[in-house]
Amino acid sequence: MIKISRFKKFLPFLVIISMLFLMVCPSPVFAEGEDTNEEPAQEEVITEEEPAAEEEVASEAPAEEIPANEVVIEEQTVVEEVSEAVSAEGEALPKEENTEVEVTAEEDVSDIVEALYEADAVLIDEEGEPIPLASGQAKLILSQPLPDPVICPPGSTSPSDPGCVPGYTTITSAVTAADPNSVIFVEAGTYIEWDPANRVSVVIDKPLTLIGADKNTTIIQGPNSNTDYMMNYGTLILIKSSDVTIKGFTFSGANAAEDAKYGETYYGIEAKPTSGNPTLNNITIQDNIFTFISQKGVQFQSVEKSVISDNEFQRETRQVWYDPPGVTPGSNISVARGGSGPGLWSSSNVVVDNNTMQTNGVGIFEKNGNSNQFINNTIEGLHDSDFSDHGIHVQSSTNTTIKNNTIFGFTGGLAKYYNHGKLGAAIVVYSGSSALVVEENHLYDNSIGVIAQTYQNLNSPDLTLKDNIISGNTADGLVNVKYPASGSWKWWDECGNPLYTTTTFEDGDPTINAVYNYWGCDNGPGTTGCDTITGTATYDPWLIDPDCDLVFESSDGSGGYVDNCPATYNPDQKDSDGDGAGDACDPTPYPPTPPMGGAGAGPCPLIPVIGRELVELSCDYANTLELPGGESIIFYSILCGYFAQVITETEETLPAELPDGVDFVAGVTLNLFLDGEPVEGETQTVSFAIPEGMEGSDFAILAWDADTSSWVEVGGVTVSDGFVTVTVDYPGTFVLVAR
Ligand SMILES: [Ca+2]
Ligand SMILES: [Ca+2]
Ligand SMILES: [Ca+2]
Repeated sequence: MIKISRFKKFLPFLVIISMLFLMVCPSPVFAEGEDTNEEPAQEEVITEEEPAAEEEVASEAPAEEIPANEVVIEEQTVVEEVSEAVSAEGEALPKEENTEVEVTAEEDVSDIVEALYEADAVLIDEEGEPIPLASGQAKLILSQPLPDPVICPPGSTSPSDPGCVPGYTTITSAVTAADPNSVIFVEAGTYIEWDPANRVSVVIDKPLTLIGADKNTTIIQGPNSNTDYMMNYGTLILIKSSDVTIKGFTFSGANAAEDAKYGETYYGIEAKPTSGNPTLNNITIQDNIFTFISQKGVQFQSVEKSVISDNEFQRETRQVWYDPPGVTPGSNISVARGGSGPGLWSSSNVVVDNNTMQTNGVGIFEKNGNSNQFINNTIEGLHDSDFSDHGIHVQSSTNTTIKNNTIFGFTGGLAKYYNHGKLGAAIVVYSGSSALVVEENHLYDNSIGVIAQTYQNLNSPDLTLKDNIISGNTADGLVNVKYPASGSWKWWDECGNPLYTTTTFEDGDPTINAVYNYWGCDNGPGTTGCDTITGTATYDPWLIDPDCDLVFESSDGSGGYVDNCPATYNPDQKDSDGDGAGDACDPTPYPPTPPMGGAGAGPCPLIPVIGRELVELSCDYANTLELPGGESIIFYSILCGYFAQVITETEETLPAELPDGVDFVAGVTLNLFLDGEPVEGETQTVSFAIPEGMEGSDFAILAWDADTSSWVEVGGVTVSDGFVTVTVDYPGTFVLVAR
């Protein structure tokens, strides 16, 4: 028992330690059958390292620094030993032993060393040279803190938070020991905790949060398939409680390195209630990777109010045992497998958000669901393969929202190997479903975009399609059909021709509401370049896009769809003056001359200036320059390439004394430059804020005429809204005076 536990403990530890060692000495890796009689090396150097520094190095060392094949060798070598040992023993360690962290390093190491000797294994460095097990170097490696799960109090955000307890050898032992609502931080490593009797790795039966250190290197892995043929009916994490969060792991249903004959684990995460707990809720599955999973990355049964978000469901190509019709029975062939995303059974109010799936099966599966939302997901099929099914499957469910997903590459559709034919579709909705909304999705490069199917005496699915882009789907964009009278599920003949086009439709079938979708061309479904519709559907008006900027208009001019430049490619729809005509086609794209009224009323953007600095004027907008005292210069045209300088004047800084009979109130000087040269002749408005207490005074604005060296009163001054304003077509010095 002890040997096994230390071995298990050692397992995740090796990967980390090898990373650590890269920083201080050649990386150790495992190899079998080598002699270990060399002398200790580098003992002094290594043992001088401070523990704190070592830990820091270990946690920061990126996995990429270890050549992938070396990591694989370590894992595989040890995994096989552990799997056999666990299968033979088949029980978890007593809790006390797992939590006992005061065991001395020497005792710990001697157990491990003994186990390694028995396993005929040896540590080697990255040069392939053995590290003697009896050496100080080996002891140091083997006595490092173990990368094990750490149990922390509820609400903890780090494994180093106060109250955290390290030292658990496995995730299972940590889950067993943890109080409800604890947070378990799991350090990087590969955790193989397969219980062959129950075909599960980890069971969570209380509210808990599990957080992996790094989703790429914190791996919960199924057994070596050759050691347990029934693994493909198993689950890596089984959730039997509400209020569970799982973040930051890779769920690998099999060892990625082995040439597996039997496939992968069935589910990555499975949540299902127990008899005394008929529904589960508040389960969050976030930011994980699922790979080598044969059925569903995440399987929910009777789960409510939960979230599956930001996960990657990966497909892989590998050797599997396979015997479909048409293939020699019992063939061991190379196929793409896995990648199926969430499966929801009798679940409600589950949000599946922002996941990516590359699948050879079904991306998202829903049956007997209520008010589930599938949003912002990217789901890719296998393209030209026989094995793609469909992106989203909805069956006997109500109030499903399918929104803003991108679904492509489901072009199975060849019946060759299947009695029932094969279907490649982005979205499949079966009869018995109601109140489905499918909107703002992009469905392309599939056999069928959306297929609604009716059979037996059930009603057609009741769904609304709106604002979708459905284009480039080879058979149909939308299909609404009844099953053939034979009841066959076969929709394709063996040449891949659709059979459903000859189906007799049932009178009174609900018509699918499919107005305001884009079908790939401007002339509507069925015309050249557009996807087709088979069966009953209302699709007029549709959306059009003559300028191909993917900003749409309604084909009948209604419906609130407006490309603000319908004939000009302008995907950004920029409209500087907000008049509804985009800049790309607006003859006067910038704001019109505002009513006189001084600062704040001018065109934007308003540029605050402190005075004297050179300000480059915008090439996109007219500008207003405003001084701290409220004086401003408003330009009404775009002065691209111009620089402006505004200077606050006082009575003392004026070029000459003011005429008799007027009192100085405020003054500014405007200089304009183009290519470094002063320019004149541009139109601008000079605006002065009226100082407090001077409202109602008799104001005038004087301009300095350099030619005659005299002050000239400027005509056309307006006084309004607290500003005195005048428009001129020359720069220079302007003074607000009161008479
Ligand atoms: Ca357009
Ligand atoms: Ca446009
Ligand atoms: Ca405009």
